[in-house]
Amino acid sequence: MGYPKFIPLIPPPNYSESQRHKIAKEYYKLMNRRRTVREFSSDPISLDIIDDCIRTANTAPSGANLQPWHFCVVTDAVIKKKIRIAAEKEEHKFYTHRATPEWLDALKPLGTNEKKEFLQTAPVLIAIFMQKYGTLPDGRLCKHYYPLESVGLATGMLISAIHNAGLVSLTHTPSPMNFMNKILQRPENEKPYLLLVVGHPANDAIVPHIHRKSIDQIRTNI
Ligand code: IYR
Repeated sequence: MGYPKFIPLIPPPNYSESQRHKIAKEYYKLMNRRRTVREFSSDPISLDIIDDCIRTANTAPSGANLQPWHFCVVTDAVIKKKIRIAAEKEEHKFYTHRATPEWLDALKPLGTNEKKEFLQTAPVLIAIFMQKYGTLPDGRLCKHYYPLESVGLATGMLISAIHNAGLVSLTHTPSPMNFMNKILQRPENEKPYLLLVVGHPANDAIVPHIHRKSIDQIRTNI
């Protein structure tokens, strides 16, 4: 087959300018309600919904379209407990001596600590792995380009999809995270990128009172 091969683009909706304003504003309002949540209810969630959110993540752009990601969806209580024990071990080291005083100061407004109860309470943990390289159908290895950027983009889209579905999430990054390969039996070419904790918020969930930067702080028009 000769490359490149092209097909017609399915065109974006032909909105009027005012519809476009409204749609952009509505999407911003939806996403501005997203909060990182640390208190989860143990109510289960449908894995079909998670699959659709992961399908959304898989639409992210990636280096040479090689889609260098893998999503491990964990619901098993024994595995979740193993992850919690391993994560808390690393977090203990982080909070007692690894983190600089400046880092601990920066985290103060968030009220975080080494206790990671949510890793067992939340119904779903999505362990996101970045594939440093892939394997072709014939077994040959193939280099992945910009895997870190690609998996970051996919993760952002996953977080948005989860929020859009009326669920909450927490981006958790115990460091180092290589225990994830062992517990989840993932291959050597996959580097743990992030652990996304997903579910419904606890009834009495509270979140830190934080502020988002204003548009004038983050954007320059030239
Ligand atoms: N990984 C630790 C510390 C932590 C670091 C950052 I950067 C945060 O935004 C939040 C927490 C923890 O999960 O507690």
